[in-house]
Amino acid sequence: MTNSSFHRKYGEDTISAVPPAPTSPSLTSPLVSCDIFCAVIDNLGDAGVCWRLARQLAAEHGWAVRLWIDDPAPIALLAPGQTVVEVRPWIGDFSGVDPVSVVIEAFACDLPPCYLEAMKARPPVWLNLEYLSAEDWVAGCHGLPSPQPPLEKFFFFPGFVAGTGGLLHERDYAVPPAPTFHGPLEISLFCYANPQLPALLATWRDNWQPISCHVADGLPRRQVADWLGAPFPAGATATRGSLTLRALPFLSQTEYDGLLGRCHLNFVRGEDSFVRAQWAERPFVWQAYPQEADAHLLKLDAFLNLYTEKLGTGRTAVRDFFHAWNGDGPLDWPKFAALLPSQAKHALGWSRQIAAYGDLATNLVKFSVARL
Ligand code: TRH
Repeated sequence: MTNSSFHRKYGEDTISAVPPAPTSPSLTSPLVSCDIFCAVIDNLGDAGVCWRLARQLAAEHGWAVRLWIDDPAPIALLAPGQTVVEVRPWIGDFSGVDPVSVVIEAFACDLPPCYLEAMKARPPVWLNLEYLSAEDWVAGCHGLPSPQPPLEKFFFFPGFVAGTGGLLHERDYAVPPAPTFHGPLEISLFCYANPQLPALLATWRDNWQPISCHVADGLPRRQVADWLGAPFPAGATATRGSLTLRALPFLSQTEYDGLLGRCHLNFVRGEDSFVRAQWAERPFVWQAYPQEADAHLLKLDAFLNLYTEKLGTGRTAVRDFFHAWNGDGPLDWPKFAALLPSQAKHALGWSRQIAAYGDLATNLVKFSVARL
């Protein structure tokens, strides 16, 4: 999304000048009450991102968080039995629901009209949490106010660079020890429908080195079953030549994070698993959320420009493989696989680089407390 489309998208919001730099807030903020609104569009990322943020605000910053979500089912899958956050079904007209001091509207989901009206009596800090993008206009738009008299909404953009809101990253997240390179190449597979997958599986079947592929529940598992021409239920294992495929059930978010750390290479998608693969400090391949007219390739290139900048000789091969995995060009697995050791080294430096700007939850707390 270019700057102009940013304004097109928010055209109804007039964007005024950059707000004055906030005074340095204290992080030991008084107990802050926060409502996060999440509308599940499709897949798991809306719920996945909102859940991670809600949990961090509650567990690390002591905020009282209510997560209002129109489809609570994914939360029970992502975080079975959790009690840290009050998850409330987003139903009804919200009359009688008192607004709180910080309201987070995830991915421009539009707040319930009755709730928005009630906000006017005691204007909260109102943030619009945006989708993650590496595009260069994001830093210039992060934190901008959008007056909605008598209220004011602020755009909060996650990002990989200074001047953005940073990335979700738990304080207690510990990078797992790198897996040894003895035995099979361990690969996790989490993707959208991908026409390149059958050819990749065939290449892995004929690979010189054994490959153990952990196939995520849902679309990945269904595509592998089609390739096998046989049922592939959770828990099943199937071997074809050098390739052993292992069908996973849906894992909790924490278990999924653990899987990424146990593998030598992770195929991830969308937003949250994409970020988690970077914290896992392993080589990864990202399938961007498919968009009309290949707009996702813009986001892909914006990320690759940042990510491959210090990758040295392997830069072109890695870019080409990411593009091919996103439907743009032929997959060259041998060339990409030969670069895994140098990508593994690069992944360490990259995670430190993107951690340098603070984590998203802490940056959001600072931004909000300075405006409470
Ligand atoms: O599921 P996604 O494709 O979600 C997408 C993206 O977020 C996209 O940006 C957004 O526009 C669209 O939703 C509406 O991919 P993502 O973002 O990786 O979210 C998946 C979540 O599911 C993530 O938190 C990891 C989690 N997960 C598990 O907890 N267990 C599992 O077994 C798997 C496979 C994923």
